[in-house]
Amino acid sequence: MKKRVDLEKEKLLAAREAVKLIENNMIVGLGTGSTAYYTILEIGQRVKEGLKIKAIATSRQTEELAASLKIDLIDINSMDAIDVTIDGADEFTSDLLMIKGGGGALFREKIVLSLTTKKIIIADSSKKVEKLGKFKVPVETVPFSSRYVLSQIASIGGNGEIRKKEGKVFVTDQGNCIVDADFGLIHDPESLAKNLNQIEGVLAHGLFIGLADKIIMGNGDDTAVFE
Ligand code: ABF
Repeated sequence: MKKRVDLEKEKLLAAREAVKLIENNMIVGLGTGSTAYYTILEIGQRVKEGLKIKAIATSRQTEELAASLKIDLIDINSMDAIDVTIDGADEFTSDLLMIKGGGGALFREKIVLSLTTKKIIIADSSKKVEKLGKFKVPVETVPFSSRYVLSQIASIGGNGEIRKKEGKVFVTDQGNCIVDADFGLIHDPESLAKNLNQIEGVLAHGLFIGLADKIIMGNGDDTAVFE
């Protein structure tokens, strides 16, 4: 198990690699989480040095950070496509399957990535897995349907729990709650994703399939790329 300081260095290395893909006049999706944080700091520095971009944030937390760095934020409904998005992940495989949403921003992250031409994921080496599932699958649900969604998740083999933070039910930027669902190792992510999509009341789930063009992983003093 690598030391925390080594993983932080890997996050920074991956972030620095990813930011090289951002050019003047691009529309850029800004991710959420501690790895994406390094990207936003780097972009803020480049904006200070004259980079001209417009950005879309994947969470209120990211919005506040970007605004503090004078990064020009625009409304996602004011354009049809995003040039580059750089975001983190909780787990990923070498064939670019991911679990995302540990930070609670999965819905906006999924929409932003779905609108993005070049989808770049950055992560430290602790996120790489052979098979998804050690990390529970976050499932965002409208509060009215949370108990129903829990029962439907149980009916497809998952053990769900409503996410809490500091003893209170965690509330997403959309005002919803999150069920963290343990399905064990996931042998067929595509079919599990389809089953989750069919549950009424599920706004989004954390299985991200076909939503990465390139994953840049910090790897010791270097980086490794999966594409
Ligand atoms: C975000 O990155 C989320 O999807 C995911 O939960 C998070 C990973 O956070 P960190 O980079 O702090 O490990 O995009």
